[in-house]
Amino acid sequence: MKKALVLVVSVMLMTVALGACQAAPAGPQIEVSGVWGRPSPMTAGNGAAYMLIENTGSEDDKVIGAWSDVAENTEIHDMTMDDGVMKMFHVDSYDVPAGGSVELKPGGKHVMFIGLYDQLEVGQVVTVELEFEKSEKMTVEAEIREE
Ligand SMILES: [Cu+2]
Repeated sequence: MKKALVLVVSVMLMTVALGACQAAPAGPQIEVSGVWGRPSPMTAGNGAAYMLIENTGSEDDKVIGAWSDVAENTEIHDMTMDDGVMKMFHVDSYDVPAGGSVELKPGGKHVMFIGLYDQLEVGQVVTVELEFEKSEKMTVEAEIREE
Protein backbone atom coordinates (compact mmCIF):
# COMPACT_ATOMS: atom_id res chain seq x y z
CA MET A 1 0.00 0.00 0.00
CA LYS A 2 2.77 2.40 0.98
CA LYS A 3 4.86 1.38 -2.06
CA ALA A 4 1.99 2.11 -4.41
CA LEU A 5 1.60 5.58 -2.94
CA VAL A 6 5.32 6.32 -3.33
CA LEU A 7 5.09 5.23 -6.97
CA VAL A 8 2.12 7.51 -7.62
CA VAL A 9 3.94 10.46 -6.05
CA SER A 10 7.10 9.88 -8.08
CA VAL A 11 5.13 9.63 -11.32
CA MET A 12 3.45 12.90 -10.42
CA LEU A 13 6.82 14.55 -9.74
CA MET A 14 8.15 13.32 -13.07
CA THR A 15 5.13 14.77 -14.86
CA VAL A 16 5.70 18.13 -13.17
CA ALA A 17 9.40 18.06 -14.07
CA LEU A 18 8.66 17.24 -17.71
CA GLY A 19 6.02 19.95 -17.86
CA ALA A 20 8.43 22.54 -16.52
CA CYS A 21 11.02 21.39 -19.01
CA GLN A 22 8.71 21.97 -21.96
CA ALA A 23 7.63 25.39 -20.71
CA ALA A 24 11.15 26.77 -20.44
CA PRO A 25 13.96 24.77 -22.00
CA ALA A 26 17.35 25.42 -20.45
CA GLY A 27 19.38 28.03 -22.32
CA PRO A 28 18.36 29.91 -25.46
CA GLN A 29 16.15 28.13 -28.02
CA ILE A 30 16.35 29.83 -31.40
CA GLU A 31 13.75 29.48 -34.12
CA VAL A 32 14.09 31.24 -37.46
CA SER A 33 11.17 31.63 -39.86
CA GLY A 34 10.02 33.61 -42.90
CA VAL A 35 13.46 33.86 -44.44
CA TRP A 36 13.51 35.70 -47.77
CA GLY A 37 15.50 38.10 -49.86
CA ARG A 38 14.89 40.62 -52.60
CA PRO A 39 16.00 40.02 -56.17
CA SER A 40 19.11 42.00 -56.91
CA PRO A 41 20.54 42.85 -60.33
CA MET A 42 24.27 42.46 -60.81
CA THR A 43 24.61 46.24 -61.21
CA ALA A 44 23.45 46.65 -57.60
CA GLY A 45 26.34 44.57 -56.33
CA ASN A 46 24.62 44.07 -53.01
CA GLY A 47 21.61 42.18 -51.68
CA ALA A 48 19.72 41.68 -48.44
CA ALA A 49 17.84 38.96 -46.58
CA TYR A 50 15.10 39.26 -43.97
CA MET A 51 13.68 36.89 -41.36
CA LEU A 52 12.12 36.50 -37.94
CA ILE A 53 14.44 35.18 -35.22
CA GLU A 54 12.68 34.01 -32.06
CA ASN A 55 14.07 32.80 -28.76
CA THR A 56 11.64 30.48 -26.95
CA GLY A 57 14.27 29.52 -24.39
CA SER A 58 15.01 30.75 -20.89
CA GLU A 59 18.28 32.56 -21.62
CA ASP A 60 19.09 35.63 -23.72
CA ASP A 61 21.11 35.19 -26.88
CA LYS A 62 22.59 37.37 -29.62
CA VAL A 63 23.09 37.07 -33.35
CA ILE A 64 26.76 37.95 -33.79
CA GLY A 65 27.24 37.39 -37.50
CA ALA A 66 26.08 35.89 -40.76
CA TRP A 67 27.72 34.14 -43.70
CA SER A 68 26.68 33.19 -47.21
CA ASP A 69 28.42 31.92 -50.33
CA VAL A 70 26.72 34.39 -52.72
CA ALA A 71 28.85 37.40 -51.85
CA GLU A 72 32.35 38.43 -50.85
CA ASN A 73 31.09 39.61 -47.48
CA THR A 74 27.97 39.03 -45.44
CA GLU A 75 27.23 41.38 -42.55
CA ILE A 76 24.41 42.15 -40.16
CA HIS A 77 23.09 45.66 -40.67
CA ASP A 78 20.55 48.07 -39.25
CA MET A 79 19.05 51.27 -40.66
CA THR A 80 18.39 54.70 -39.28
CA MET A 81 16.84 57.92 -40.48
CA ASP A 82 19.52 60.61 -40.68
CA ASP A 83 18.40 64.08 -41.80
CA GLY A 84 15.54 62.55 -43.76
CA VAL A 85 17.79 60.03 -45.45
CA MET A 86 17.71 56.32 -44.65
CA LYS A 87 21.19 55.11 -43.87
CA MET A 88 22.35 51.62 -43.13
CA PHE A 89 25.17 50.61 -40.91
CA HIS A 90 26.97 47.51 -39.73
CA VAL A 91 26.23 46.29 -36.19
CA ASP A 92 28.10 43.86 -33.96
CA SER A 93 25.01 41.96 -32.83
CA TYR A 94 21.24 41.76 -32.56
CA ASP A 95 19.76 40.98 -29.14
CA VAL A 96 17.40 38.00 -29.07
CA PRO A 97 16.11 38.06 -25.47
CA ALA A 98 14.59 35.01 -23.77
CA GLY A 99 10.95 34.84 -24.80
CA GLY A 100 11.54 37.60 -27.33
CA SER A 101 12.41 38.02 -30.96
CA VAL A 102 14.15 40.23 -33.48
CA GLU A 103 12.61 40.92 -36.86
CA LEU A 104 14.72 41.64 -39.92
CA LYS A 105 12.61 43.49 -42.47
CA PRO A 106 12.87 46.06 -45.27
CA GLY A 107 13.70 49.49 -43.85
CA GLY A 108 15.22 47.96 -40.73
CA LYS A 109 17.61 45.23 -39.69
CA HIS A 110 18.84 42.98 -42.48
CA VAL A 111 21.47 40.47 -43.45
CA MET A 112 23.57 42.27 -46.07
CA PHE A 113 25.29 40.57 -48.98
CA ILE A 114 28.16 42.80 -50.08
CA GLY A 115 29.84 42.18 -53.42
CA LEU A 116 27.50 39.64 -54.99
CA TYR A 117 29.22 37.08 -57.21
CA ASP A 118 26.06 36.81 -59.31
CA GLN A 119 22.63 38.44 -59.43
CA LEU A 120 19.89 37.21 -57.12
CA GLU A 121 16.88 36.10 -59.14
CA VAL A 122 13.30 35.35 -58.15
CA GLY A 123 12.93 31.68 -57.24
CA GLN A 124 16.56 31.29 -56.23
CA VAL A 125 17.38 29.97 -52.76
CA VAL A 126 20.29 31.46 -50.84
CA THR A 127 21.82 29.62 -47.93
CA VAL A 128 22.61 31.86 -44.96
CA GLU A 129 24.50 30.73 -41.90
CA LEU A 130 23.72 32.59 -38.69
CA GLU A 131 26.16 32.77 -35.82
CA PHE A 132 25.00 33.21 -32.24
CA GLU A 133 26.71 34.16 -29.02
CA LYS A 134 25.45 31.04 -27.21
CA SER A 135 23.46 28.85 -29.58
CA GLU A 136 24.99 26.63 -32.23
CA LYS A 137 25.39 28.06 -35.74
CA MET A 138 22.24 27.73 -37.77
CA THR A 139 21.79 27.38 -41.52
CA VAL A 140 18.65 28.85 -43.04
CA GLU A 141 17.45 29.20 -46.63
CA ALA A 142 16.30 32.53 -48.02
CA GLU A 143 13.87 32.40 -50.91
CA ILE A 144 14.44 35.23 -53.37
CA ARG A 145 11.14 36.93 -54.19
CA GLU A 146 9.46 40.29 -54.61
CA GLU A 147 8.09 41.24 -51.17
CU1 LIG B 1 22.91 46.88 -45.38
